[in-house]
Amino acid sequence: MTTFTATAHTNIALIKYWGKSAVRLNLPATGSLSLTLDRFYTTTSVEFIDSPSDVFSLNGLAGDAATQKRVLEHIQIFRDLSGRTEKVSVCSVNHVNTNSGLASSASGFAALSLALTHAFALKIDNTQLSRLARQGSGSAARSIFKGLVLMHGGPQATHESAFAEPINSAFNDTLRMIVLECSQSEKTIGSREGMSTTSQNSIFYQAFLHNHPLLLKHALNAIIEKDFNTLGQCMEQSTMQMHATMLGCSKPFWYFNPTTLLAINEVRSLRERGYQCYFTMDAGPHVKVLCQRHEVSGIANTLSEINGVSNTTVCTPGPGAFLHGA
Ligand code: 2P0
Repeated sequence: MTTFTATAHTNIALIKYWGKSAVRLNLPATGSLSLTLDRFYTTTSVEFIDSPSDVFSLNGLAGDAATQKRVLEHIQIFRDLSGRTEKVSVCSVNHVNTNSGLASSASGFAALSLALTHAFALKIDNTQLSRLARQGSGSAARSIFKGLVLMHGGPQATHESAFAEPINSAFNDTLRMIVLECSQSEKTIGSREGMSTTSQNSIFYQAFLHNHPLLLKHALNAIIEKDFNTLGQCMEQSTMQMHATMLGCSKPFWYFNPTTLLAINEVRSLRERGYQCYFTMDAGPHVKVLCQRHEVSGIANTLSEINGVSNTTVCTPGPGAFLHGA
């Protein structure tokens, strides 16, 4: 029995995707900019089985019904494209905290998409692979590629136009991201639910959408200019604008906890002491700190001392998704 195994790494958005312009094709309402990380990843194996239905396990367990449904629908996309009918067994292992805001759906759907592409013998390039990964999870489109990645999106996005592409930059060698785990419990509001609620009823959401293209443009320009501080400032603005949309809902919600705020303050205090470092948060309480290779040790040592930070992981830009044994 042939097994098709793929690994994809998580990515963290410097400029955030938050909200969809179309739910059915999972089209992002904004473009985004991310960094793929070397330390967190998902490995997924696909093999054909003689069974009336597909089978999926995550970390050896069946998982919740919503995840099962999402994965089985994703498998069907690839089967339909191939014109084949066989069922598959999918075993996925996350080397990242599932549902904790450390972007496991990004690595998960990217690894799944690559393994399915090879299992169903689809002849597609990485651009098309990123479009298909996006249908599983918006952030997964970015995890197809290494290092800095640009994802196209916006109010007019279509299936064709909403794909990711790698950015060639010297920053792919010098950037570092320090991941501070600020909680060990699972998040209460998933990002899909969070972005749906926000886009439907936050009084700040239109302002977020309006400002976003300019922020993305400035960040991309900072990469071209090798201007780390401007890139970091754009990153902080993007995360704070995204989190502000949640406070503008009729039933406000937030992902921060007290440790999140301690970490933000410590990053700002490090900056006052001359270090170049900037924070970002996603749909969870963890804080990710962008800095450069030459300062990473001093910054990580200080941040690891924060009360409530249970784990500090120093990441370098990680590889794109790959097939094992290829
Ligand atoms: C991002 N996030 O750009 C943003 C910032 C979280 C906060 O993309 O519904 O799991 O599967 O497309 O990709 C997380 O949302 O959402 C995410 P779906 P996804 O990284």
